Amino acid sequence: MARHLITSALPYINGVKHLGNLVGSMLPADVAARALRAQGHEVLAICATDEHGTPAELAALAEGVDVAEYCTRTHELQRSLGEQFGLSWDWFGRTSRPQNHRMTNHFARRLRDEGYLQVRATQQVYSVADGRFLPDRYVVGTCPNCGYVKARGDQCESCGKPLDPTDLIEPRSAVSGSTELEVRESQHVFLLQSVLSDRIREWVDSHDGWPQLTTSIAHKWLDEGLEDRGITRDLAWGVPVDPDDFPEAAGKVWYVWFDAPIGYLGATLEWAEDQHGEGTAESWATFERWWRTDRGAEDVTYTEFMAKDNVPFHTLSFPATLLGSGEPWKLVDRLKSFNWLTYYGGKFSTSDHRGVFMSDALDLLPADYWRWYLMANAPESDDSSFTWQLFGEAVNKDLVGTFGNLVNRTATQVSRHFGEVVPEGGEPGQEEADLWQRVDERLGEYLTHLDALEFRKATAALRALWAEGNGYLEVREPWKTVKVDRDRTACTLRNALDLLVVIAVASDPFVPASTATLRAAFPEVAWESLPLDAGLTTSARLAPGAPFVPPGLLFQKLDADVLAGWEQQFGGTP
Ligand code: B3M
Ligand code: ZN
Repeated sequence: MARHLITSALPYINGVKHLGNLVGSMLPADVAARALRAQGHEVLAICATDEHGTPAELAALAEGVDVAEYCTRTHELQRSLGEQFGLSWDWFGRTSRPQNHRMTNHFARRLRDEGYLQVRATQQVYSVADGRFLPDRYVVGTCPNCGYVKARGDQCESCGKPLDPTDLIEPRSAVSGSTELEVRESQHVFLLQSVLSDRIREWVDSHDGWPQLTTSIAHKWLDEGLEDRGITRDLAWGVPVDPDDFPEAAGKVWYVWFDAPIGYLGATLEWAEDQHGEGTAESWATFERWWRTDRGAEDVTYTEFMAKDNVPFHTLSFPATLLGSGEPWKLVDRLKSFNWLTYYGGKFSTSDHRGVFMSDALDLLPADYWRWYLMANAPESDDSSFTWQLFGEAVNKDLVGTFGNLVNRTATQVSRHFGEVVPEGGEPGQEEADLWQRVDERLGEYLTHLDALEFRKATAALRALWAEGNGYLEVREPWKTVKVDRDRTACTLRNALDLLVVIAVASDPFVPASTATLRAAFPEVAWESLPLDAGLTTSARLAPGAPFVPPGLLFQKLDADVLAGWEQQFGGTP
């Protein structure tokens, strides 16, 4: 049994996340966590809401509510929606909680003591109209690198270049739109990334198994030369700088991208303290068992999931924080990054209400429909575009026509001819030998792709596994043989049911609600004794006469006019 730490990029607190956010980090992280648990490994799956910085404050401002109150309400909304989507975190925390404050200030002190922090006078954008400094996304303007006119003060989301607000051309306040901006001096703490650059490059290059997308982004910024980055801000909302540690930065907060990745550790500490009590030695030891390679985490495999724009922070500044601390913290082993899911080629947009958001999706259909479509079309090697037609095809062909059809035909034949039991009689022949050989092959392919975090290939192998069942029924035709050879038919349907047990275990990472329904059809199966491994096809053998309770239809077919209606409703074809 191995130990796996899984983290998903932390969704910003502002509002309900859309399907692109879901498939870009949280959903694949959940699929991987479920698969690893099903294989019998010890898994800790961590996520949280990323509650500081501009997204939180601008969203609260827009609603005219206090930012802390806004975050508490929206955290609960996101937690609930994630639960309804079957996101099986061991903990879904908050970067605004005391545990993240504690860890953020711990790393700040360590970086200072190791000589990687420096206080510098900086030029900050100050808005006279708003009476406040405007760091990061509080300023918008034209990107000096690519000319994108809606570039944010911290990063251009068009070309991805990390920016400082003073870099922007024709800047304006994102708070009020005012262009009455000044540049004023302010003392800030800098992380000396330039000094850590060689160590970071050595660490990046020590991972030869990373996806090309991840490595190429890391090298792009390393080759451009790592700049020292200001990691404090003149803001009220954030992790406060401890004035005893950094008197020159008293009254400021840590930069959201400094505290957010530390939030993976903060949320783990939340989880540990939820188990063993706040501030107890046992909680701290439980936390360190996952994050300190000198105190139990040396055997942990740590996998991170994120969209491509988050890769720079996770391959450069976050490792700089952990490496620069001088303490043996666990760094990521596997970094799975994704391209964008677009909506008809364009961006999902909350303000323009274009696209499908998590709440919308659940209003239309159960989570599994979306989980399957998103993972089978995951933007792994390139951007992929959501369209209602593609969604309809994935549902009607794969879920209804293959998985659901196999379950329904098998259940109907069994209950009609043998009642609610696993049929007895008949001996397996060549067709059964052929079936199980093909099933072993499909299962092997599936496990290989899952282990490699190749989700599109894994869903294709799983779909092929489902299809093997339909192919077997077409060859054995139990609806015909039952008229002439009851034993032969019993054997056919018993094998088909055995295959449904294999499918119920194998499909859980992608469609967990449906596999739970399918598992309930076999009340006497000891599911915990069926790990998702190559031995599944021999261990998943039902006892003749065991109860079988037909599970009903797992999925409903989506009609063309329904899909057309949704395309209209959600701002489809541009
Ligand atoms: N909150 C997600 C984003 O950039 C950002 C990830 C933080 S992971 C520590 O949309
Ligand atoms: Zn740009």
